[in-house]
Amino acid sequence: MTDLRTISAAVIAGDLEAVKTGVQQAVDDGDAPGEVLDQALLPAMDVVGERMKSGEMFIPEVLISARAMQGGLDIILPLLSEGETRSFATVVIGTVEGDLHDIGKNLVGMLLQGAGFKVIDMGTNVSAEAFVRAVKENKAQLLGMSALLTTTMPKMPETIDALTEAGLRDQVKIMAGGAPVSQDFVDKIGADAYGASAAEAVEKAKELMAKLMAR
Ligand code: B1M
Repeated sequence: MTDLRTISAAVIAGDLEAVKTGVQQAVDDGDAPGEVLDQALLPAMDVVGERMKSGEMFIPEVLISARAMQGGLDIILPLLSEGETRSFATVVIGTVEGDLHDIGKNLVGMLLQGAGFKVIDMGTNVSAEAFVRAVKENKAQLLGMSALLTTTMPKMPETIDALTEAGLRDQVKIMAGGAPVSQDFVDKIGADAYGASAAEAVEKAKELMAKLMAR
């Protein structure tokens, strides 16, 4: 069995090759992909965040860790997606305007895809207008917005307002997430669901779609 702590340490050190080798080894040894994600990759990024906050790590180092994390995710995520082919609904997902963080959003998108949703990933720095256009063009039943900065959270209610103005609010359920987002915030802005984690996002997305279909 691979020691998952060595993978975490490699993410924190920004050692892409060691992360890829460690993750592949863990999978080959029979570790469940979800465990590698939850016990090695995700906790490592928490450490990176704490070190960034305390000034122990600077942006270039954080970026290198993020790249190493992505290398691990590239191996893990397709494995998490295996076995599901049903298409529930179309979801447009993106990180809001002004925000370039995409690791969590990518994770949510991949898990939704794995759960059978058709995922239209708009990337990062997505304006309210671009979200509205994508929802309309793809006839999406679900919109997922991610924000990692307190300064970009207000783009979420702006997008909801833009959907309302475009006459689309009744046709689409809205889910929001990202580290600074909370259930309280989601209730205040009138979104339909909050996902605290990627796994919870999938559960909530399924619940929302079940409600939509029951109408
Ligand atoms: Co940034 N950054 N960053 N950063 N960065 C944070 C978010 C921060 C908390 C670090 C800190 O100070 N401790 C802080 C924000 C403070 C605040 O707003 N209160 C911060 C800052 C300040 C900044 C800059 C402003 C720094 C600067 O330039 N001075 C700058 C802003 C750039 C911009 O966006 N305009 C910046 C830049 C960067 C990098 C580019 C270097 C890099 C991003 C690389 C990338 O994403 N490609 C980066 C990183 C990596 C982080 C930390 C360390 C890690 C974020 C991450 O990927 N976490 C972060 C500290 C932290 O969060 N611990 C930090 C792992 C990811 C899996 O978690 O995204 O929360 P998360 O997603 C989770 C859940 O939240 C949920 O599911 C995911 C999996 O469970 N989820 C959803 C996410 N989206 C969802 C959507 C849903 C449902 C659930 O529904 C649709």
